[in-house]
Amino acid sequence: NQPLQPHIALFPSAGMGHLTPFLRVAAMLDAHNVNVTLITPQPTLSAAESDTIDSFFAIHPQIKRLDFHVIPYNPPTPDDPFFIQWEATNRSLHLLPPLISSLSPPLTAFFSDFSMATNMIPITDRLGIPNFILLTTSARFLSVMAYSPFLSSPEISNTNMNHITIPGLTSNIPKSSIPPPLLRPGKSLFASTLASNILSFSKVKGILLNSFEFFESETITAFNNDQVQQGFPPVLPIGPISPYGLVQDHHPLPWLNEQPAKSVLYVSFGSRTALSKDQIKALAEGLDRSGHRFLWVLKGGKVDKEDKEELDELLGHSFLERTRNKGIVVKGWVSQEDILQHPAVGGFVSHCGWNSVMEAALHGVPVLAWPLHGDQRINAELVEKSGLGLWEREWGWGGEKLIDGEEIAEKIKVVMEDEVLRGKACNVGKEARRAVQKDGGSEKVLAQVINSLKP
Ligand code: BUP
Repeated sequence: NQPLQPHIALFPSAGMGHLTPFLRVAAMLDAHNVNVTLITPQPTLSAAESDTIDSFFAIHPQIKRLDFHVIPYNPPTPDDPFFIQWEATNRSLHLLPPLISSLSPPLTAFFSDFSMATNMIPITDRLGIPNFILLTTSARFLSVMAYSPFLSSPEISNTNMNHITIPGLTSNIPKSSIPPPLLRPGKSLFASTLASNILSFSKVKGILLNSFEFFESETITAFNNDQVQQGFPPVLPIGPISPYGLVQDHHPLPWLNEQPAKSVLYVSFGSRTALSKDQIKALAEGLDRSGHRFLWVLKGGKVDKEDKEELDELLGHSFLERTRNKGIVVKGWVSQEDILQHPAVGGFVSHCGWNSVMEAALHGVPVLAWPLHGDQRINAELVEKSGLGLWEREWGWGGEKLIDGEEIAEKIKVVMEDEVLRGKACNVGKEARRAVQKDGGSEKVLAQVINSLKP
């Protein structure tokens, strides 16, 4: 007799950085024979999200798809389109109970995005089932989130204090690494979403973390010993959350196949940020000057559907001609997972979105951290501290100042040529893979969570 399996609904928020870990966890649960329903907010903001969702269900027909129609929201003041979509999703949550009421077998748990924690609690309470948050950032940034209600107080925001101290953590958080909207009392949707949800975290059953003990051991322990904040739910490291073998556009791969081992620098600033035009030109010069091969995924706008500029316009024809045999520049979606695990890739210039950091960790690829906003400076610190890569603090938040080509070239050379750095990154990779293999720390945590949810 097979024991009854749980039925878990997963509910991501807008943006590939949020969707990706949910899809991966859905596939992991499915591999553990769990019944999975994936709630897919519609319409998606980016083409990458809708394409990825379609491909995901094509290869996982046993996972149930439940489209959730988001009522459009127009904020009184302009804001980031992805944060507007988070707000719209929250404002539409009254549509969820009727949608899930007829699911069979009945749900035994929800794994939802942190940005809807407060509004999910009454829904899961009414159903009498636990709600877990599947966190899309680092444990260290979670510690900043835990203190976010205090960050805009005059004692912190207006004083010369240059760091904050978080109980249980030996290293302070530099104020310069905290996203500026969290230090300003104001109306940014990012800050208000964090502030309105963090207070509900104490009511969730657990926080599933895309991280692993080796990478963030001190912070995970501090949370679980109730040192960071009394009454915080268990922080459960299940990462690096493994890929699910999605077949995507593989077009840079034939080119990579022809390059020598560890010779190519992969450059990507994630799915939702574009560098300024001047910074794009300076980065192109840096790549050219470094002399290293490169594969650059270039974005010219925040939302892919609106990103219409041609490579020629962004980079100039002469750069593309000059570097024709050295590198390729791609516009559009690539399979980053396939790239990072390709033997030809020897380094990664990354904005340090948390998924990207965990993917680089899993494959032991040295990172040159170039954080742009949000949690990315805190994540960059972890990249540096773990040995996964380098971070040039002086570059500030991306866009704050223009970093010139010469400086960029110098750092690229270090990340591609320093054997000590490569060795350390390789070690991070070994630890990451150990965590997710059978009997590894993260795999055991996931198995325990699943067992605890068996009806
Ligand atoms: Br771009 C790009 N292909 O072309 P992050 C990204 N990705 O597979 P973000 C691709 O999207 P946040 C591409 O591997 C990662 O899993 C990438 O998430 C994948 O950054 C994900 O790294 C991007 O967390 O999100 O999207 O900027 O704002 O949450 O940091």
